[in-house]
Amino acid sequence: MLRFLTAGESHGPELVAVVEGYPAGFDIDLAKINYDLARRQKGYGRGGRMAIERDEVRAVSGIRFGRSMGSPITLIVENRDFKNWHKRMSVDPADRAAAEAVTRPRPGHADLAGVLKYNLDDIRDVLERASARETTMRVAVGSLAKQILEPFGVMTLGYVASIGATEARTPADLSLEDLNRLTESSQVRVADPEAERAIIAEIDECKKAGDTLGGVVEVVATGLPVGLGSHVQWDRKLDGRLAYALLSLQAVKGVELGLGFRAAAARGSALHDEIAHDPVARRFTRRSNNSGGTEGGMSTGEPLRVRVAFKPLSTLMRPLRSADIRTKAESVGNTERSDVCAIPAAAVIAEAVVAFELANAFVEKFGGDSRAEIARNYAGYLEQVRNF
Ligand code: EPS
Repeated sequence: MLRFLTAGESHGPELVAVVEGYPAGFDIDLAKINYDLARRQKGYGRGGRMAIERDEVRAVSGIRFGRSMGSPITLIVENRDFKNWHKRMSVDPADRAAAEAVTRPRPGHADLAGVLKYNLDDIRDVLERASARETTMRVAVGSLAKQILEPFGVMTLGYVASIGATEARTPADLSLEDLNRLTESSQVRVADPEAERAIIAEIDECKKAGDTLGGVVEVVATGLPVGLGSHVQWDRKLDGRLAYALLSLQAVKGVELGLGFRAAAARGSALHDEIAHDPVARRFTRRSNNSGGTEGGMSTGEPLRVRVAFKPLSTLMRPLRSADIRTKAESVGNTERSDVCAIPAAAVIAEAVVAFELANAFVEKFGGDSRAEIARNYAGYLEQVRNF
């Protein structure tokens, strides 16, 4: 089993992730992780923080001479902004007086529930950890997970389906490579130049109005074998695990697989993906993929399609009404530097989360302590399915 923990505050010195269960013998390219971290930093609508940071990973355990050793892998990313916060984020009690407490919770953020639950009198103690800055490590871990999947031909890609009221028309017949090329060169990670212009105009408008924008991202994974996950127990279902992991991301309010909520309105006869058999390839095929690539909690072998809905960011430059946690006086929520729209980054983050869950299911199915063992089990399983 692959698992990980993250630690670190948004304006603390460093962000950390410890990944456990990573098999031995995989080539680890830190440049690939840094590439994904840079993708997460991009996107029209980001705030001032991304101009300060240049997220780069440092590995301090589990990797030797560019190869995983099977031991826990620890990744660290430095927060460059810490130098501007070292007094306000100090571990030393002597620095307490230097920090002004945040006392006006932002509706939509973890602020109010967090201080009530943890009995804290400074909202900063909550917001520092609740911040989407934490997704830096989700991307680092997901990118590491991709390095298990890619040698076996499994590719993952996240891109933007809509921002605010503007839906991008993503051409349905594009290969993953072409979709990657198009969305990577877009300022808002869409494969539709007309939608890109409309989205940029809406972000500009929101910035002027002190408002924020949410959106929907889509993640596609290709090259999956049939049978990742399992129907036999609730917590082994691949779709359930994907939804859990994606809903744990900051600002996520909805996850759909395939047609998702639209499947509820369709007739069964129009929805389910009819089965055929290709005798040359010796495989069962589908005439459609409305399921989004999972049935009974298992991968079908068709492309996985997941959509994730992110609400607009809750830090508003024109803040909503709120009440002070100390005085109880009604006023407005706290404002601090933030983004107008982080949906292009959210696509990269959702991609990383999906990659981790798929890698976990892959390691579980082809179980192995080493790449060679996984490769043997994988080849044997593919043969079993072909000869079925
Ligand atoms: C983020 C870093 C944060 C925010 C954003 C995401 O940096 P700062 O708070 O210093 O501006 O830009 O976090 C939030 C939107 C949030 O609600 O916390 C990042 O690295 O992605």
